[in-house]
Amino acid sequence: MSVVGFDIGNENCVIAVSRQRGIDVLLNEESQRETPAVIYFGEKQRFLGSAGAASATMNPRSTISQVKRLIGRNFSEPDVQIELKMFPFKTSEALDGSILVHVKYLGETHTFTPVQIMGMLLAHLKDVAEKNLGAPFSDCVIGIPSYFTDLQRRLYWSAAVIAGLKPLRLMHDCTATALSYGIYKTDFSNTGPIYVAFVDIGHCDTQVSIVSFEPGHMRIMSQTYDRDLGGRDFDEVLFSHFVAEFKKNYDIDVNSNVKASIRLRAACEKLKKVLSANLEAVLNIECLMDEKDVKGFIKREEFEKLASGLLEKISIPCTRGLADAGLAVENIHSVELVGSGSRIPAISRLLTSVFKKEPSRKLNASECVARGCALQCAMLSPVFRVREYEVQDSFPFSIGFQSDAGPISLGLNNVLFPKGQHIPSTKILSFQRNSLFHLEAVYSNPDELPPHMSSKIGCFTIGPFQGSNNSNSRVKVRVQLNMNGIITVESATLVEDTIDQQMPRRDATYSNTEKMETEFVDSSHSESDVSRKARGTRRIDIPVSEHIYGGMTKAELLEAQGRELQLAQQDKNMEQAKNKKNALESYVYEMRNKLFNTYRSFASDQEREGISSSLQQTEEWLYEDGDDETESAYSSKLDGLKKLVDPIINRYEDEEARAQAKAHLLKR
Ligand code: ATP
Ligand code: K
Ligand code: MG
Repeated sequence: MSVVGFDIGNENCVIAVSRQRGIDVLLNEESQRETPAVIYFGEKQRFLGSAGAASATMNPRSTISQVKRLIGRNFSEPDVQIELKMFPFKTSEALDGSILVHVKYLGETHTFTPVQIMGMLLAHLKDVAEKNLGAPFSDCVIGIPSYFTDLQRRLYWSAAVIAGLKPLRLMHDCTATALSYGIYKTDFSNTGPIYVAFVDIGHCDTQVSIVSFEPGHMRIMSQTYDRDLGGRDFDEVLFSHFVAEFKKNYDIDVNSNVKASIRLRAACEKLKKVLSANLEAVLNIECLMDEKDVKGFIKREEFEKLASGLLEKISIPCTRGLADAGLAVENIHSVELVGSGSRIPAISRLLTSVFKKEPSRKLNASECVARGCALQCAMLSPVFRVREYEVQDSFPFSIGFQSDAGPISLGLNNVLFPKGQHIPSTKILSFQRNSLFHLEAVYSNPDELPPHMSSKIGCFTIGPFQGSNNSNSRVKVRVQLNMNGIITVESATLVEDTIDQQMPRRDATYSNTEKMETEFVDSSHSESDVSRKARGTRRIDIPVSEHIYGGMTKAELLEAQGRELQLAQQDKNMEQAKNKKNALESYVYEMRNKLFNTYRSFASDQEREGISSSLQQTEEWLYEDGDDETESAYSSKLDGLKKLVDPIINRYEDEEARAQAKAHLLKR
C-alpha cells in the first residue's frame, strides 16, 4: 500500500511517494519529475499533463490551464475578470455566479466547472502514480495555498473525490515544506526554538510562513501571502516590454492576435529563465504575426528595473509575516527560499535586504511541497510507522458565527476562531433554544478575503428537535475548524436538567475531554454553573445539516464522478484503438519482410501472393478509411491477417524445433 503526496501547482505538479526507506518523486510518462497542470481537449480524446502541454500554442482555445485559481471564485469578482481575460479558453458565468469553462470536444461544446477540470488533472496524476507504483491507491495528502478559503478547500476535496482519491489531509504548501525541512533537523541548541522563514514563490503566488522548530515539534507562527504575485507576473513585465518594442520596430500589435500573444508569452518566460543565469539574453521568433520574424534583446539589469515594482511587493508578506509572528529579523535563524519562481537572482538580493541574511536553498525548490505531503500522508496512514513528530498548523482567516435568533456574543468582534488559530480546533457554543435554529458561519474580517468575495461561508441547521418548555435546556453545538481548515459542525446536543438529583452529571467530563475547548455562551444565557451542578442532566443528540454556499451536493458530486469515468473511458478507448492500430501497422511491415525472407521456403508461391496482396490492401486501408477506426476494427483486420499467416509460421516453427532437437542430439 502506498501513500502519496501531491503538489498541485498553477503550472507544475509533483507526485511524491513515501516508502519505508524515504520519499521518492515519481516520474511521469515522459520521465519528467514535474507534470504541467494542463488539459488539452483533442478531437476525440483528452490529453492530460505533459501530453496536453505540447498543444498549448497549437490549440490555445482547447487547452485549459491555471484552473487552480478559478476554483471557488465568482466570475464577476474584479481580480477574476482580469485573470480570465488573459486566458485563451472560453469562460462564462454560471447561474450561481461561479465560473464555467467551455471547450469544443467530440464535435460539440462541453461545459465544465473548474472543479471538474481539477478532478481530471488529479485523476491523471493518480494514473501516473499508479503506473509507477504498479498498484492502485487512493490515500493521499494534497498541498494547497494557505490563502484558500473554506469553499476552495471543500471544492479541492471534491475534485479529489471526483478523481477517485481519498485525501487524508489538505496541507498548506509551506507547512509541507517546513515538515520536509523539520523532520530531519537535528542541530538544535539548548536556547529554545529555532525560527525559520519559508518563502515559496511559484507561478502565480507568493507564500511566506514563519515556523518555530523544536525537537519533535514544529509550529506555524504566521502565514502571509500575495495571491497575485508569482513567476508569471515577471513574464508579463517582459511581455509588455516587447509588445511595445515590436509595435515600434515592426509595426505589429501582438495583443490583437491570440496565437502570437501565446508564443510571445512563452518566449518571454524562456527569456526570463535565461536571464537568471546570464547577464543578457536574446529573443527570436519566426513569423510571429503578419509574416514578420522578430528579434529582441534585453539585459538583466533592464529586466530588474522593469520588475522593480514586483520585487518590492515580495517584501510585503515577508515583513507582515514577521509582525504576525511577533518576531524581529534578528530572531530568524534562516530563510529558506523555494518555488521555481524564486530563481530570479534579484529575488535573493531583495530577501537578503528584508531579512538581513542571505536566503538559503537547502531544500529542493520544486519538490519540497510534494515531499512534505508524502511525509504527512505516511504520518497519518495507519500502515506506516513514522517518527513521532508534531505539526501544529494554523488558519489564516478569522471565522465568526451568527445565529438566526439573536446575536451570539463571542467576545471580540464576534470571532469564534481568530486568524492564526491552530488547526484542528474545537469550540463549543451553548444556546438557550427549544426548537430548530440556524447558525451562519462567516469570515469576520472581509479584509482578509480577495476584494468583493462574499464573506458568507455556509448555514448549519440545528434540528429539528423539541426541548421541554419548563426546563432550563441548553443546546451545545460543537464547532470544528478541522485540520484541512474547513469549518464543520460536528454535533449538537440538547442538555436538559432533570429533577432527579441522583442522576450523575456528565457535563463536567464532557468538558474535560476536550483539550482545545472554549465555551462561549449565548448572550441570553445566564444560568450559573453552580445551579447546574446541583441537578442531574439528560442529553439528546440533535441532527445537524449543512448548506455551504457554492459547495457541491452529494448528487452533483456523484454526477461529476460518473462524467469523469465516461471521459476517462473515452480516452482509454482511443488509446487502445491507437495501440491496436500501431500493432496492425507493425504486423504488416514485419510480415511483408519475413514472407520474403525467413518464411520464404515455408509458403507456396500462391500463398505468398495471396498474403502479400492482403498486406498491401491493409496498408492502403490504414492510410485511408482505416486511419481513424475503433479498436475492434483494427483487431478484426489483424485477426484476418493472422489467419492467413499463422499456418506458415507454424510450419516454420515446427521445422525450427526439429532442427534444434537434432542439434541437441548431435552435441551429446
Ligand atoms: P504555484 O505554486 O504558484 O501554484 P507552481 O508550483 O506551479 O505554481 P513553480 O513550479 O514553483 O510554480 O514555479 C513556476 C514558475 O517558476 C514559472 O513562472 C517559471 O517561469 C518560473 N521559473 C522556473 N525556472 C526559472 C528560472 N530558472 N528563473 C526564473 N524563473 C523560473
Ligand atoms: K510546483
Ligand atoms: Mg507551488
